[in-house]
Amino acid sequence: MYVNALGNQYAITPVNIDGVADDSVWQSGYWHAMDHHIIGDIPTKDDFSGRYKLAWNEDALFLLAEIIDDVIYDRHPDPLVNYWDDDCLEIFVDEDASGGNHLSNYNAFAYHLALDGNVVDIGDNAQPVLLNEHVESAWRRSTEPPYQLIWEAKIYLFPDTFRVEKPGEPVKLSGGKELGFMLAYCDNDGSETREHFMGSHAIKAVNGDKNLGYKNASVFGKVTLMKGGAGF
Ligand SMILES: [Ca+2]
Ligand SMILES: [Ca+2]
Ligand SMILES: [Ca+2]
Ligand SMILES: [Ca+2]
Repeated sequence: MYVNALGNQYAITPVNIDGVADDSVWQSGYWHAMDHHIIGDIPTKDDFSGRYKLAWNEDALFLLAEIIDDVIYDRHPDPLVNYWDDDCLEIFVDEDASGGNHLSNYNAFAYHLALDGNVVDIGDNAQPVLLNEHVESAWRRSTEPPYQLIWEAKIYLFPDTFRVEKPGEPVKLSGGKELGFMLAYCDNDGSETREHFMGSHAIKAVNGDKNLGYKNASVFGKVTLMKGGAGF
């Protein structure tokens, strides 16, 4: 499994989730690519390309994603219907880095972050559920070429004891904690179904299928939360 120990940093000042990357923590740190193919053709750079940074504090994980997508597309107004066929950022997290099946349970999450801010994953009833209280987000599109979307998210890490009817509290984070993490983007520019699905981590195909993150947390990468130290 890919270990990304230096790819995140502690945010001394909380990140302002406004789609503007002027927060102090984003002025340094590592960019990570979203260049691993999962579904569809491999897009050209202007069709889709993306990169991201991670940071954290005691309350949450912070994500800055810089996405280039030539056509922003949101066809399905109902957030629980074919949400993966609209442009969306998919944030995979596994609070205790256990890996394993998470399709119809809360061992891990595959948050589909829609353009309108809705957050959806499959719940323990095997149906899509809205989990908007798990991720706060905002994006803005640059007015200058290549017109990146700057997408910021604050991701609360819920343990596997989470239930919709009894959510409990997100876990408090500390240095040295290990998480499962992966990021992907569903790109559709007007087709019936999504045209590309590109992610941050290489996934080994099973029977030719690399679209495994929504059900199996063992394909996520691992992130160890770092509090200062070399590389920042
Ligand atoms: Ca900001
Ligand atoms: Ca596109
Ligand atoms: Ca887990
Ligand atoms: Ca698109």
